[in-house]
Amino acid sequence: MAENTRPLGAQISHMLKDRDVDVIFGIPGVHNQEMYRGIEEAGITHVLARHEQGAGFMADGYARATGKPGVAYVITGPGVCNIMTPMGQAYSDSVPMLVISSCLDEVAARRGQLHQMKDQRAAAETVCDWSEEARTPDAAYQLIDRAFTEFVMERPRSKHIQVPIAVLQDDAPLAKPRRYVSSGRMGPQDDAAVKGLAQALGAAKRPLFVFGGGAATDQVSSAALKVLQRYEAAAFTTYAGRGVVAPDYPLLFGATLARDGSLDVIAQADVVVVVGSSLDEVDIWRAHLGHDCPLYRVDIDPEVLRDGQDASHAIQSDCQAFMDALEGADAQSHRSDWTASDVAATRARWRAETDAERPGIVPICDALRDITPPDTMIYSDMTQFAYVAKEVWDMDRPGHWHHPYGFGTLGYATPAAIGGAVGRPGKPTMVIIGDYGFHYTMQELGVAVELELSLPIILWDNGKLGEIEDSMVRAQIAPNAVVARNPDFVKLAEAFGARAVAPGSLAELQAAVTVAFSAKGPTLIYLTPAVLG
Ligand SMILES: Cc1ncc(C[n+]2csc(CCOP(=O)(O)OP(=O)(O)O)c2C)c(N)n1
Ligand SMILES: [Mg+2]
Repeated sequence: MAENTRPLGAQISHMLKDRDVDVIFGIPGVHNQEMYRGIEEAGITHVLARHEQGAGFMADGYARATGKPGVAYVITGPGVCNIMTPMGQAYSDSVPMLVISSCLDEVAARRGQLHQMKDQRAAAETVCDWSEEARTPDAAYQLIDRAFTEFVMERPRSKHIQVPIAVLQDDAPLAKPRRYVSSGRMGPQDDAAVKGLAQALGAAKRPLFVFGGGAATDQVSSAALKVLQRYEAAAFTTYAGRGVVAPDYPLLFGATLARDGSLDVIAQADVVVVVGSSLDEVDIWRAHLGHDCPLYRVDIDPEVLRDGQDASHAIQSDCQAFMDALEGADAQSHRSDWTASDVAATRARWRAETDAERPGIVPICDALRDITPPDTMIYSDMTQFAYVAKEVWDMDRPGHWHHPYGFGTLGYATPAAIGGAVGRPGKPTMVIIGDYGFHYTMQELGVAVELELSLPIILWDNGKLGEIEDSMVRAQIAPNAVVARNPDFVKLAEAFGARAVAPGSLAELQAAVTVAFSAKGPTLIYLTPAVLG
């Protein structure tokens, strides 16, 4: 065997390590075991999930926490099927995720093989950016490098590579060392557009910015503050853009685009700039943003710039490069007609609306926000608690709240937070999840115990599929199929080896969460509406 020659399955791990991959989430089987030959040797940590859905969400949570691609290894057939839901989530939320699986050597002429699917590659492609089969080592290496290059240079999304079992077993040369990939900070190609916008903002009476998840970095955040202050511009963020503008900025309307009243505010604007948001249904909960003025759209992805929001200016650029250019384009300060008192009054009215729609959650959010350390990363699930929190819980910094926005998958939060905690050792991470959603991935609690992650898991138990019951009532359907018999969640968590506590008051809740952040292992914090007394 020539030096540096190993079975391809092992070489792939070595190649990934060279591309800065430190952790792989996955589950082995006889089909993909060759991929497990080289993981430890390459110096990569493997996290064994309890279900491929968990592995996929962990990879997603890891990617959102670190900005690095999340990588998962799964088997042919059911392994790929089980991870398709997280792939769909990562696709819709622009998360860099690479799933590598085995596949059968021959499908058409041999039926009834273990883990066989009619067309696994095509199935995966329905929920990710692309899904390709590598039939040679060189093809595998090229596809991996293609994925890693696109993660940086394009809007990141999930991708799938499958390799036939026999090809994984065959000896292969070492992959070439990683190539240099520029940062992807592609600036606005024409200065004229930036200068034109600076002029328009300088002349505007009511300039307004909307920041989305594509703008959720510290660098964009600091440029954004200077630009907002210079023009006395008002700002919204999407849910994913929370924290791009810190809550002490007096003209911040918050993550409130879903409020009907936001239409009136946006209609008053005379220049609107949307930075790094696709303004999807899940961002604005209506078809049109509601502007009646020039709309400048800034995004790295031309697909976003082509959509139906009537942008007068479509500017393809990395958000940071654009905001830096805009900051540099003008130095004078301008007065606008927005007033801090109007913004505060509007926000107070919307907060009361949110509270009235799903009562009893706002005070708990406030109590939790008061005691979470500033650097806490929160992962939420599809629960009424999160729907309220997303609107009323202001974030001090960007990229610290993660939710299954686009695909809207129950069971996201627990495994995604595990991935996030693995990616940020020693830093605070917290889960917010509903009683029904918890069932989807509760077995991943075992992973958090095994890894001794100090993870508070706030389990909001309203004893039902609350959001669905409310929706049925609104649609005049007699509520049905909205109550599931719950286990004793405290005992359940303890059976996994986790800590568990059921606080009886807000003060006890605060104390329990504070302890949980430094406890050895996860703590299930069982919360019911009764906590309000
Ligand atoms: C995989 C998946 N299946 C079904 C749904 C539809 N769904 C959204 S919320 C919900 C109920 C969630 O109940 P729970 O977790 O208890 O949260 P609550 O609304 O009660 O706060 C359901 C079934 C979904 N979002 N994802
Ligand atoms: Mg519930």
